[in-house]
Amino acid sequence: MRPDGNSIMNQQVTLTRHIIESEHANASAELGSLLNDVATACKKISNLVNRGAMAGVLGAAGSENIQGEDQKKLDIISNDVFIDCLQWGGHLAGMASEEMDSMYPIPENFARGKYLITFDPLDGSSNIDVNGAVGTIFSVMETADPNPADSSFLQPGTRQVCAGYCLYSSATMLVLTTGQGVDGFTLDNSVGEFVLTHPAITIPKTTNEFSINAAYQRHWFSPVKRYVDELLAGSTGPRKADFNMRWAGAMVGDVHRILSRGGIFMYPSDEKLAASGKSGKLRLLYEASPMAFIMEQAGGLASTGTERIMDIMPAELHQRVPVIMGSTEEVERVVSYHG
Ligand code: AHM
Ligand code: MG
Repeated sequence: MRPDGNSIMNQQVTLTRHIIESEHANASAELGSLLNDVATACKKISNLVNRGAMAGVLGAAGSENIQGEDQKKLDIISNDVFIDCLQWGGHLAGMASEEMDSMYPIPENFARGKYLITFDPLDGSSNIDVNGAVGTIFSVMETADPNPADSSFLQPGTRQVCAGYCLYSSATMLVLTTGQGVDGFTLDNSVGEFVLTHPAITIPKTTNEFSINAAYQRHWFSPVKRYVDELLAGSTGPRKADFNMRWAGAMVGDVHRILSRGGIFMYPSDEKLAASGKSGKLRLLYEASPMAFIMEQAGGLASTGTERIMDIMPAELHQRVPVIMGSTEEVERVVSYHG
């Protein structure tokens, strides 16, 4: 062992060590411990996703969530994994997720803490049966109420103390922020630890990549249509450059790619969504808001087109919002087209 306490062999910084040592120490011991429980939940979900059919977890559950979406078996199992891993730690007062109609209070037999967590346990779950990328998204905020209700979760994104996502793809990666930048950790399956592999992630300011489901093109409102038309016009159009498009169908995968390579991710509102009374598809409290926190901490922007996502005061637990996030210059351009 060297005098600084580091061995010659082990240069890897684990998530636990990083939380304790780095500026994430801004994260209290309580938050650090909660993050470790989140990491455990993500490892368990990663294992289930990796084993897929062998674990008997693929396919539909035969039920719908409160938003009328078909649930996959793994949606429900992942939700249970999160509750199992987090409810007894003494750090939380309540939990809310995409898969639960209303909030889940911490049972009386467990200690309660000052934090609330919202999560999408398995985002992009329609990718599961085709072995595509999926993820988990989470957001942590505080509450003064030891007996929280749904209304306790209605806080703007600026009140988040931590947000992160776990991407289950060719590698499992946990990316998180506690408001001091963004760090990425890769799961080392040989030892079962998340290891710091992508410290201080920043998003490139400019790019030639965009991500939007073009199947909805005929429904888009004019600012989004104009923006995408200009990208598609390529080097002979107003942007005088060729652009590339990717759509994984899982927000975690698409946003992770944009965060890594730069670009713009959009799930805007459109005429069809508006006609059915929805202002977007993605949910504010456990999809848009945590991803917006990460994006801003990485030097990017996140907007609805007319409003900073982090500033939205939620009106309901499962509220939907339009999402436009990524490299600063691109998001600013789309926002300017919204006038
Ligand atoms: P989910 O949380 O039910 O999986 O839905 C959210 C997902 C996002 O991950 C993704 O960006 C979007 O839905 C894809 O929607 P679409 O199938 O309309 O392209
Ligand atoms: Mg989702």
